[in-house]
Amino acid sequence: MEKTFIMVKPDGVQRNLVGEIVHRFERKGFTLAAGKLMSIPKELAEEHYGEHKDKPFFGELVSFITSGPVFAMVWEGEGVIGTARKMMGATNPAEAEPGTIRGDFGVQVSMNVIHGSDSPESANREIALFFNESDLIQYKKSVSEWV
Ligand code: IDP
Repeated sequence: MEKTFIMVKPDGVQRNLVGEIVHRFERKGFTLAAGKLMSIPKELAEEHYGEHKDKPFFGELVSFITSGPVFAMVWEGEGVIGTARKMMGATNPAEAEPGTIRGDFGVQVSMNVIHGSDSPESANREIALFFNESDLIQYKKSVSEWV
């Protein structure tokens, strides 16, 4: 089953949005496979955001994501990578539609509440960066036949 890496960023943790975000993914019908509150070491932040290392905002991005705890998760379900991106909304909260997580809770692009993998390759890479294989819990929910 498809999996994606989702992370409530430091602003989301500080603003008490962990429960709200978990709730949205649960209500949608996806299944939580792993989750942990953690501080991201600088080296991990630089690797996670490696594709942006030449961008002018890279330093700001790394210092923000390491500025406080994040809540890292793996969510599972049919089409979860693309659907999670729709649930998150556009990268810039000013352009994100109301009803999306960034549209409802974000104001500026540097503090946009949530991260989610943008492709199967990114999902595999990011899950492996943040979790061990043994952290991923496989189970079946009895409600799954109704989703
Ligand atoms: P995504 O998070 O929607 O996948 P990316 O383009 O991968 O967006 O950018 C990664 C993160 O970098 C964004 O979530 C945002 O927080 C931050 N970011 C993107 N553009 C800017 C910018 O122009 N200034 C500051 N931060 C930015």
